[in-house]
Amino acid sequence: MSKQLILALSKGRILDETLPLLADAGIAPAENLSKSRKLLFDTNLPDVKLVVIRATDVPTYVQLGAADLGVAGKDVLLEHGAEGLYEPLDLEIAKCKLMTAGIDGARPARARRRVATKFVNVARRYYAEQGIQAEVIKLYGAMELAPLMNLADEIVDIVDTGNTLRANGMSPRELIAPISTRLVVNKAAMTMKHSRLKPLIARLAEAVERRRPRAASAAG
Ligand code: PRT
Ligand code: MG
Repeated sequence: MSKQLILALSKGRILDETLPLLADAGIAPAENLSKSRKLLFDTNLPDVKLVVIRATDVPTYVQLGAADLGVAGKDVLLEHGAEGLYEPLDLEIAKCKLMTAGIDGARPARARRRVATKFVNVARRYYAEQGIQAEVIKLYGAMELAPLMNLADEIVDIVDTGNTLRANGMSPRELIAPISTRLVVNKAAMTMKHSRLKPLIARLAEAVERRRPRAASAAG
């Protein structure tokens, strides 16, 4: 195994919240990530490199050891599965909820509910646990459109403010899981590179802790 630690970051909205957290933990890319077309970056720490990849690819890179650790949404981790991964830290960023949703007031018409989602594994597991017969249809985007077009009775999607659902005449139904961004570590690396991973994880944990709003003091 290489001496370096490779940290895989999720592109997109998670990256926007990850970089300030890394900065708080004293980890800074050697150049501006958003101004570069590169994918692999040095940092201020001589033994840490960053890769910036699709959020859905992060668990794969870490599981197979191409990256030692990674930053990924819990939704992506639930969908991918946890094999070969440790999840030592909740980074408490990019919080949202995985929910079922449907057209306001509409009752599922079919005996076997049709569900459109990009989270097919999560959805299959959820409906099975609920004892609900469901036909899960894989979509890659714009899940809100599926019930409006009568492609599905219900969707499983990420909800934050609920504005996207409301704008399409839909509302959230059941909570499947609260979501936030997690640090994941390759299981073999956790053993083989423990002495270098441990202080890095500790730095991140301290940065998360420092950001937490202090609990209101008992004295009021
Ligand atoms: O966009 P693309 O499909 O290419 O990639 P992506 O959607 O996987 O990446 P990106 O950058 O959108 O980031 C997704 C990750 O951010 C998710 O895996 C979550 O862990 C996290 N996250 C946090 C969110 C949201 N909040 C969020 N609001 N991901 C998506 N949304 C979307 C949601 O899909 C829906 O369309 O925002 C809309 C809902 O927001 P409200 O506020 O209207 O309810
Ligand atoms: Mg998106």
